[in-house]
Amino acid sequence: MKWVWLTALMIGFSESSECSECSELSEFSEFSEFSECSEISESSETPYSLSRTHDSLYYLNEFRLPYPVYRFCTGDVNGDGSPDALVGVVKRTRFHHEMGRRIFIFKQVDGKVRPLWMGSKLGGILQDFRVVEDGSPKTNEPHKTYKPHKPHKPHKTHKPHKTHKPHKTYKPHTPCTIRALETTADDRYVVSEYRWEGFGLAFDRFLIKNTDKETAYKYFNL
Ligand SMILES: [Ca+2]
Repeated sequence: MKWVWLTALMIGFSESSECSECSELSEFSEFSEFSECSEISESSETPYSLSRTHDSLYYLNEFRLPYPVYRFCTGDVNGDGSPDALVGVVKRTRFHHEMGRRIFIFKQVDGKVRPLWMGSKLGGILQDFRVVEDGSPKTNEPHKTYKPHKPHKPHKTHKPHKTHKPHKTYKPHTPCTIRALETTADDRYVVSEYRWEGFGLAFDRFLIKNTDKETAYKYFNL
């Protein structure tokens, strides 16, 4: 599978007629296993709340989402210092006619919810995503070859302790990372991360690829 950089693909709400997709959710039996992962709730710390009218109609604040929703979380995706809302919806798109899980990202403009990015597709077949705040260890790539500890070298001449460096100052404009659990056409699992790049999400790195479901979830939940 060719992994490509992504650019923003705006999906017009003229496609809202797809709300009829609700009747086709039974096609998503393969998704049912994720239903327990759905965290659709109000956030008390952000200006966003998601309310459900029925299985295929939700509102992000006042913004109408005529789709099934499988995920809702918040984070500063574009690094502008303001929280954004990430809503996982199930729908077709103009260029991807199969029903599938997508990521919609919203921002606030003058107190109103406005689309920031309405993703059509990431690198693989999206199954789930989560927000990883920047600052999470980049070294969380497990299963590196184990290296035994080197024997301690004897201390050389005593050196006074260095003064502690002050804690790094908080960067309010550090964007979060989006970690995605994806599958490939041959039913292998991939865990990858995406970051905001200009006008959309761009592939950043693989945590693991060509793996089984159980292993993928371990990496996804790191
Ligand atoms: Ca933001």
